[in-house]
Amino acid sequence: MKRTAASGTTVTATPATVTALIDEFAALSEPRSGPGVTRLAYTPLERRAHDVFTERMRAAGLRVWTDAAGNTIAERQGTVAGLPAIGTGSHLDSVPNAGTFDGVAGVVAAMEVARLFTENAVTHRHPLRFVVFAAEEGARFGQACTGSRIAAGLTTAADLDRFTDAEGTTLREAMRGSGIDPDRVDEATWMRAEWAAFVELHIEQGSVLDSSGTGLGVVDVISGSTRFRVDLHGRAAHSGGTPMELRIDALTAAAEIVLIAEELASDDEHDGTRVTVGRLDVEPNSITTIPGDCRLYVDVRDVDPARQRATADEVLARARTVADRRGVGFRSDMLADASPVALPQLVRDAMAAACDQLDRRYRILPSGASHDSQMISRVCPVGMLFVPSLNHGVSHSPDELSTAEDITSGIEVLAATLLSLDTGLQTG
Ligand code: HGY
Ligand code: MN
Ligand code: MN
Repeated sequence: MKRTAASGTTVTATPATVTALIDEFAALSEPRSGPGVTRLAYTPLERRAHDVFTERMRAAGLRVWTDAAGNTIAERQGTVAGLPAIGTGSHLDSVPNAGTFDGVAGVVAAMEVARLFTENAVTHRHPLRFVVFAAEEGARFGQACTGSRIAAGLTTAADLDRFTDAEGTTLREAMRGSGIDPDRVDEATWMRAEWAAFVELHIEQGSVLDSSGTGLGVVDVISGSTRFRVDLHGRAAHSGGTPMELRIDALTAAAEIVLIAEELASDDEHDGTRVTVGRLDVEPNSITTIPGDCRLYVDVRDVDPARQRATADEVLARARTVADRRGVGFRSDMLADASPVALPQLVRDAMAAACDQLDRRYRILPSGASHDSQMISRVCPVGMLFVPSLNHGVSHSPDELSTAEDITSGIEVLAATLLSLDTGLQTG
């Protein structure tokens, strides 16, 4: 442990410990689910990952509880009674066939800060809370950040039947199936008075840091996302007996819509907009039948809220035009909508001070991905600290790669940031 003039204590993390924890979480993947890690939202496997966190935090002497949303929180007491908490953490659920770092890096960072503070008897005025949010990924139910949305009061018990997965399981049923009581979910709302700030360490999931040789990123804005589903109803028919001019093919209509969306997001007015159709359901999905029905899942991301919604509206309008011209039935449903969030200077400054204190290079950058901190920004000031994603920034893929050394450096800056906020926040 090194003592520095700037804000007193710094701690030294070790890459080997980081790697061991990341590998321990990576082993918790659905059997026979293919490459990478599959640990979906509100599954027993996600709960087992939370159990690993709980066991380690209890071993470090922290009080640990799981709230009615399935978020797990460990608390380390501060020296001044009655102060609101400073938090850090991320998520442990994944998309299907994910890498091993998305969310896990931030949870491992929180665990290491808690362990190092305990081992080095580091004191802080505010209570520190180390958090694992449930169900951050929208892959299963369409809506991202469900655990942190519940904490922020953005999702309530009334919403739990609105979302279903590909098998028709509702969010409510999945919560119950993973041992969470959905009827109590509204008890999990975080009280603003209890929270002073929240900082999340996360992999960049982009290539800015790696391509610029910068080891750390301080996020200035988190992209928003508008997600919706489009249902196209044509006519299933024999692929051999039906002449081309007599077809009402739902899949060729979908294909035209996907390319229109790509073209729209790629023009000069949309620099910063990203539109993806990442999931396409085809019925009856048979080689000798013209597709009668198609369901597209569209994800529109942007750092500009007005452009984000306008782009979503434009994609929907053009999709309806394609459907009408092709005589295909059209229906759309909104799945989820989150605004971009500009992160407060207060927390960014604490991060920058921590980087300077430890003589670490960093750069300011936006986040293309959504994050739990985006939702928690409704409760208290938040910040995000990025570590580089290698392999051209690929994520949501088994090729996702970050180094234990970069994560270790991030942990040390995270620890210094929390202590800087602890001394700098005027909370009493
Ligand atoms: O989809 C996202 O942006 C995040 O990984 N949940
Ligand atoms: Mn994530
Ligand atoms: Mn993700």
